[in-house]
Order: sequence, then structure tokens, then C-alpha cells
Amino acid sequence: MSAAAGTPPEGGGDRPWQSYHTAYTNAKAGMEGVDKEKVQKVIYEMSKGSKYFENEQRKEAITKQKIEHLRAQCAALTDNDISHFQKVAGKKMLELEASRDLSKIWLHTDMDAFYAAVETLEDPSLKGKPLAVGSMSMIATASYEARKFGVRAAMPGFIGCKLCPGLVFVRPNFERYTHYSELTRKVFQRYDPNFIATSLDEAYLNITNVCIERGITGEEVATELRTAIHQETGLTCSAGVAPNRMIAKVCSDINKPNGQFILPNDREAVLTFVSTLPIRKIGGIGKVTEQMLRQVLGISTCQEMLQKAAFLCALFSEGSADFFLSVGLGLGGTETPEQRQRKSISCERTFTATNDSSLLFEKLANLAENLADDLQKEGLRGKTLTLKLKTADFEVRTRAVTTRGFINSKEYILIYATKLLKAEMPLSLRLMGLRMSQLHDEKDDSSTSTQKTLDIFFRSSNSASTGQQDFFVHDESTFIPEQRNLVNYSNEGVLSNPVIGDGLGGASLDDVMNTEKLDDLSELTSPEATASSSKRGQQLWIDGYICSICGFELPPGFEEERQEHSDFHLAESLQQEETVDSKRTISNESRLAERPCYSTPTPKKKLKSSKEGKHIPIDAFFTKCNKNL
Ligand code: DCP
Ligand code: CA
Ligand code: CA
Repeated sequence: MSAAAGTPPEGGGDRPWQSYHTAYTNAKAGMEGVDKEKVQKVIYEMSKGSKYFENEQRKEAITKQKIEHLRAQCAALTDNDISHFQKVAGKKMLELEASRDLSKIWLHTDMDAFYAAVETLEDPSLKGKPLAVGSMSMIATASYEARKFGVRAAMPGFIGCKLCPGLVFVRPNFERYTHYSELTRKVFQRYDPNFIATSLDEAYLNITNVCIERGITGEEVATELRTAIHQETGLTCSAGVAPNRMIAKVCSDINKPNGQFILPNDREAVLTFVSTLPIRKIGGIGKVTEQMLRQVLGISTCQEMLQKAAFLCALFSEGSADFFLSVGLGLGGTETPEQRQRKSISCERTFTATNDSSLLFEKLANLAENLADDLQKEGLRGKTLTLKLKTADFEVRTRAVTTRGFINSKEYILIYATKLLKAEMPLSLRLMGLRMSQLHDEKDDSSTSTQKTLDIFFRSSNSASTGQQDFFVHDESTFIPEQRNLVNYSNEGVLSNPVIGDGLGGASLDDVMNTEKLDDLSELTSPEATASSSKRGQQLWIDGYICSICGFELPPGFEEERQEHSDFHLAESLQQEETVDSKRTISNESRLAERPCYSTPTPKKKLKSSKEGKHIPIDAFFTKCNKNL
């Protein structure tokens, strides 16, 4: 019964690479003329047999299953069903149309080949060369010269070398990128003090007021802003101007590099723009969604979403269908999200898996120092400390403790963190993180004396070996439940610990399967958020669909896209580890962690993730690649 326009699966046969689509076979700006098939073949042949490859194949098989399932659902729709969903879709589109707001002018700006451009600025001898920033295991970005060969971000460096034999490598230097990012933000600030930075090199600016107050067009603002950025940083960027953020982002990519594209605040112009726009250009529509929509419903352009609106409503959840129809209508966010209060502050580190306890305590001391620095910089103290662990098997555990007073010093953080870690030993870890929540702003009141009280308390407790239990809060009732917004984060089991608290706040077992907890909402709106070291590598899905690192929204149902997006941040954090790790020194205080500890091992109950083993994170692949080199 369905009117779905199915297309046969691609590839297979004697050209298996044709159906091998990874994150890095998808074209980025500057890759238009690339021989796609050649690139796909090289990538296929070089990654064949790796865990990453196996996982890609597994994902591909899952996508195929999903497609088959959707096709079957589609075929089962009766004429009555279709006319029902036509009505549902018609009503929905009217509602969405009524929400259209053409009164705002949004500008999205994105730096060109950001890391590569910064490196070239610092070392002009790199100019004009095919350049990759990263290592043999991972490329963070490639210059436009390198992109011509198919080299791109997220691609392992050895594949980049194969595609472009003269490829020059530079190690990433995050301090530099943060420095230049801050310079760009000074410019953004002048045009919109509430600009939304979604990564080091990207921001959304509401330029409505600037246009009105100065009587200039969005195009003029874009030109002026890009000129200012170039003058003040020496770097180029591209910009898009449109009535909403979703379209503005698409527009900033159109004339990349060093270009801009302006879409007027006119309904017809927006509809014409989306009528031929490939759905993959939309932030949030990744490889899997693209394949599903194309292969099940024959949708390739945004406008086709409207033609197939009834099927979208019939086959997908309300949230997903709303999103698809908004895309078809060219609608997107127009209001500046409210600044939300910071709920927690955290840092985490990924490293090569180890069970060496002295190394683990050394890393814990570094984390405690980082967290203390970040808290102190922001004038914050906290009461609930959470230790996050990722075992060598990629199982994630979180343990929390609530202190009696507000703390922010490295020493106290480390004492609590050590206690939490000791209770889990022995184990082999690949990631550790510390998060402080239940925050208190020192500026707000006079309770800063709490730390003094604790100082005295700790000193006396530490000096008396029998008093150690006293300062560690064991009473379960004092463990504050962490944020209840449990969000999807695949492949992560959660352990509960009846004695030191599991931080689940009474959530049911079903609730906690495959879940992680909400972290820092302020990251969504705070311009500084993505520049802060405390955000490295920490990636959660707020409310199940908003990336806690960059604010990217992937509505419910976009599990594969979320996984890919998580992989991206994981890879990003690995790169940062590569550079940061080499710089970090073991601080003296880390010896604290080596003190004999006072915990009694507590019984643990393991909740197996139902998705365990389904996805092999990208770092396993990179580790393998490194070994193979
Ligand atoms: N980045 C990364 N890993 C990725 C993608 C990007 O580390 N998988 C880093 C390096 C990039 C920076 O983020 O320089 C910005 O990413 P963009 O996707 O904006 O890419 P570029 O700025 O490098 O290029 P362009 O925007 O010109 O396409
Ligand atoms: Ca960029
Ligand atoms: Ca970017």
C-alpha cells in the first residue's frame, strides 16, 4: 500500500567499498572535486579487518535492518492509515507554519580549516602545503590543499598519507586554538553580547539589533564582521545569514572558505532554498537518517520531507516527525536560549588502559588539581563529588559522595576522590573523570567559611588514623541524588554501590540501563563553555538529544548519529590527551593519593548494559592502528 519510493541498496559485488561509508568518506567543504570512489577504495582497503571496520559493518547491518523494518511498516499502512496521517501531518504543518518567525536575523560564523589555518599563521612555511593537523592515528583537520586529495578530519593519519603522499603533519596545539578562539569571540561580542559559541571555531550571533540600530543589512554585518576577524586574528572565516539558526549554519558552509551567503528574511526565499537542499546538509541528519529517509521514502531534499509528511508522521516518533517537517519548511531556532545556571563543573581524561594503581592515583591527582583550578577560577565551591570511571572494557561507572561543607581545594577533592577510587580497586581503566555539583557561588553569600571549618576538620581527621572514617560521609541519606534527567549514552553500564551511593536518586533499574546523567547545562549557552578545559572529552546527551559539549541537537531516535557524534568528541578528546598528557607534570600533592586509605571494599552490583558490545568506540580502533604502525 505504501507509496514509498525505495531505492536498491548500493555497492556490494566486486566493489565492496562503494557501500563503505564512514564519517570520513562524507565530503566536507573543499572536497568537491575529489575522486570519491578512489578515496572510498583506499579507506576500505586500509581499514579492512580493523575493529573499527568490523564495527562499521555491524552498524551498516543494523541500518539495513532498520530500513527493512521501516519498509515493512510502510507496506503495512492501509489507505485509511495514510489518510489519517495525512490529516495529522497537515495539522502539524499548519502549526509549524504558524510558528514561523521572520523578524530575526541570525548570523552563523565558522572559521576556515581552523586548526590548520592557525598552524599556518604561526609557521608561514606551511602555506600552500597539504597539511594535516593531528597524528598518524587521527587527523583533526586538513588544509584545503590536502582536502583536494580526500584527506579530512576524523580520518586516521596513515590513510591520509596514502591518499596524499606529500601530506605534512603538525601536532595539535590547543592553547593556540583557544587563544585565537578568544580573539574571535571578542569580535562576536561587539555584534551580539549573547552570542552562542558551539565550538572553538563556530558561533551564532543574533544580529537583528545591530542591523536595526545601524540601519545596515545582514550582508553588510557579515562582511564587516569577517573583515574584523581577519584583521584581529589573521585568519579567515565564512558566514551565513538567515532568519533562523538552522538555515544560517547551512548558509555559512555554502561559500566556504572565506565567503558568505545571505538568505533574505522572506518565506519564499527560505522555501526555495530548502527545495533543493540535500537533507544531509542539515545539522542532525547523519548518514543513517539520510539512508533511511532516502531508501524507505525516497527523500533526498528537504522539500521532499513535506511531500512525504504523512509517512514521516506514520513511521517516526512525534519529535522526529516534527523535526523533519521543520526542516522541510526551513524553520529553526530564532530566540536566544536563556542563560542557564551552571549545575556542575568537571574534567575527565582518556588514556591508554592501565591497571597500574600508582599511575591511576597520579592521574586522579591531576584531575583533582584541574577541577580545583576550574572551580577556583569561577569562584565556585561544591558539595557533591562524582567520580566517573571507564574500564578497559568500556563500562562506565559513576560514584558520588556529598561532603558536609562546600569545597574547592585540590587537597579535599583528592581525599574524597581517592576514597571513591579505592573502593573500586583493583581495576583497569581507560578514562577517569571528576565532577563537582551542588555548586555554590562564593560571591553569593558568606558561607565561604565552610572551607575553613573543613580545613580544621580535615587536619584533625588526617592526623588521627582512627578518625579517618569520621570525615568521610557514609550515611546514605547524605548522598544527594544527581540530576534525574537520565540520557542515552550507549554502551555504558552503570554500577550501583549501596554504601557510598550510586547517585541515581532512586531511579529504577530500567531507567539506569544505558544511561548517563545530565551534566552541565550551561555549556549550551555559555560562550566560554567550549573553551574551558573542563569540558574536554566529556560528552553527554542532555534530555536525551542535546550534546553537552557543543549543544548540537539530535532528536530522539537518532541513535546512530548520536553515536557518531560521540565518537567525534571522543576522538577529539583523545587528540587533546595526546598533547595535554605530555605537558602535565605530577604535582607534589599527588602523593596524597598514595596514602593508605580508609575504605572497606563495598559490594557492587553490576547492571549489564543491554547494548554492551554493540559499539566499539573509535579509540579502540586508533589504539590498534597505532600498534600496527
Ligand atoms: N576538529 C577535530 N576533529 C574533527 C573535526 C574537527 O578535532 N573530527 C577540529 C579541527 C578543526 C576544528 O575542529 O579545525 C573545526 O572543525 P570544522 O569542522 O569547522 O573544520 P575546519 O574549521 O577545520 O574546516 P572548515 O570549517 O573550513 O571546513
Ligand atoms: Ca571551521
Ligand atoms: Ca566548525
